[in-house]
Amino acid sequence: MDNELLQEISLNLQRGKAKVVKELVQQALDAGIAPETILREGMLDGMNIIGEKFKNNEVYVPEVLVAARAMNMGTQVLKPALEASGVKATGKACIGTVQGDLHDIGKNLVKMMLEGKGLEVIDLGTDVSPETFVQTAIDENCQLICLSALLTTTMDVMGDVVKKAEEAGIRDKVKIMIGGAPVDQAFCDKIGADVYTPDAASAADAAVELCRAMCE
Ligand code: B1M
Repeated sequence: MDNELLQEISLNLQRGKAKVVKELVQQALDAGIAPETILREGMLDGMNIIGEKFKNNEVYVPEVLVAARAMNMGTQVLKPALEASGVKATGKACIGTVQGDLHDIGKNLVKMMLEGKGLEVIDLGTDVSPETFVQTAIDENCQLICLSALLTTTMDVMGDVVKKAEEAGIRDKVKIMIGGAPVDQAFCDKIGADVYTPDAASAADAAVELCRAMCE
C-alpha cells in the first residue's frame, strides 16, 4: 500500500501532474509515511527517472520543467512535516545556485532543511554571482554561505566565491558549504571550501554543527 502510493507519486511527478502530486503527498503523510521516505522514494525517485530520460533524449526541457514544478509543489506540502522533525539551532546562512546555473530544486530542499533546523536563511535564488554571495554574507552577518551547482560548467564558480571571500577579508568569519550533483569531497578540498555534503539532510546537520562550533 505504502509502496503503491510512493510509486504513484513518482509516476505523477514524471508526468508533471503537480496538483495530483500535491494530493498524493498529503495522502501519504496522512497514511503515516515518514516525510523523508516520501521525498526519497516518491519525489526524488520520479525526478531521477526524468533525469535519466532527459539525458537519453527521451524527454525534453518542457517535460522536465513540468516535472520540476510538480516537485516544488509536492515539497511545499512536505515542508511543515520535514521542519517538525529537527533539532533547533541558531545561525544565519545565505544560499543560492551559482552564477550561470538555473537549477533550484536541490537548493530549495537544502534551504527547507536548514530552516527546519531553526537557521535563518536568505535565499538569493539562482544565477548568483560570487560578489552577491560575499556582499550578502557581510551585510547580513551570515555564518554560512551555501552554494549549489548542477552543471559541470558552473561548479568552478564555487571556487570564485571562496576567493572573493578571501579578498573581502571574511574567510575566517564564514564557513562555505557546497553541494550539487557534479561536486564531491575532492572538489571541495581542491577549491578550499569548508564542507561538502551529498544531500539536503546532511547539509542541514552539518550546518547546525558549524553554527554551534562558531557560536562557542
Ligand atoms: Co538540467 N541538467 N539543464 N534542467 N537538469 C541536469 C543537471 C543534467 C545532469 C541532465 C542530464 O544531462 N542528465 C545536465 C547537466 C550535465 C552536466 O553538467 N554534466 C543538465 C543540463 C545539461 C541542462 C541544460 C544545459 C539543458 C539545456 O538547456 N540544453 C539546462 C541548463 C540551464 C541552466 O542552468 N543554465 C538545463 C535546464 C534544466 C531545466 C530548467 C529544464 C530543469 C531545472 C528546473 C529547476 O531547477 N527549477 C532541469 C532539471 C530539472 C534537471 C535534472 C533532470 C534534475 C535536477 C534536479 O532538480 N534534481 C538534472 C538531471 C539529474 O540530476 N538527474 C539536470 C533533483 C534535486 C533534488 O537534486 O539538485 O542534485 P539536486 O540536489 C540534491 C543534491 O545534489 C544535494 O541535495 C539535493 C538532494 O537532497 N544538493 C546540495 C544540492 N545543492 C546542495 C547544496 C549543499 C548540499 C547539498 O550545500 C550547500
